[in-house]
Amino acid sequence: MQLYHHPYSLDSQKVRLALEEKGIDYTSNHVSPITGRNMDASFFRINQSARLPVFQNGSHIIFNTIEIIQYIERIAVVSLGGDDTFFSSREVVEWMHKIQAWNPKYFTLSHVPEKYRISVSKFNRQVIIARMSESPELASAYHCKLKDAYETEDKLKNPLVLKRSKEHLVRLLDEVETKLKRNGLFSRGRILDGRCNADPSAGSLGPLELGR
Ligand SMILES: N[C@@H](CCC(=O)N[C@@H](CS)C(=O)NCC(=O)O)C(=O)O
Repeated sequence: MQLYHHPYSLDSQKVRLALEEKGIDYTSNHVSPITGRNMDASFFRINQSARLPVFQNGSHIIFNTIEIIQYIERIAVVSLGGDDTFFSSREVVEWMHKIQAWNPKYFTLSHVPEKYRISVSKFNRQVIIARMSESPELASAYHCKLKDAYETEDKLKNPLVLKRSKEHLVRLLDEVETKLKRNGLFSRGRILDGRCNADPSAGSLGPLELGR
């Protein structure tokens, strides 16, 4: 089983957590969007969105993060002989969709210092143009990615897009906090989980400075 991912990609992190939790062995392939490796023709040919993560089991390839996680659960049941408790409950799946509905792109990019963001974005556009001329049969898909890159730049200049993204995140975190409090898993700004308690700041929402 192959996972194509990058450490900075939130969706890649979600899948890696599921793989670790279920104890599934996989081959890790780093594909860095920062250096434009997601635009290499060999990768782009199978994944024309160029997005990460991508999960491959033989000829079966999955691009959607939630579908990958649910597939990993099925593998765990088959290979480890688990029962129904190995599958996420309906409520957990609903939360996965709720979290997935927030697109981290604009919030994340707006927190990257502008000079770095602009030079990486320019470099990525140059990579797309170079790959397009190397593989003309993929030109229309590369053209979509180029259009996407210009649209992202435009949206980042729009304060309303950033405001909406931040508000969506704040609503989501508030909902998570309410839920965890109701379940007695959240206290004084900390998530009461073994791993988070080892590093109290890991469970704190403070450093994000998401003040309203
Ligand atoms: N197909 C994925 C989307 C994954 C996604 O948006 N990945 C981001 C990183 S977390 C990405 O690769 N962005 C690069 C791009 O948009 O070109 C899903 O629906 O779960």
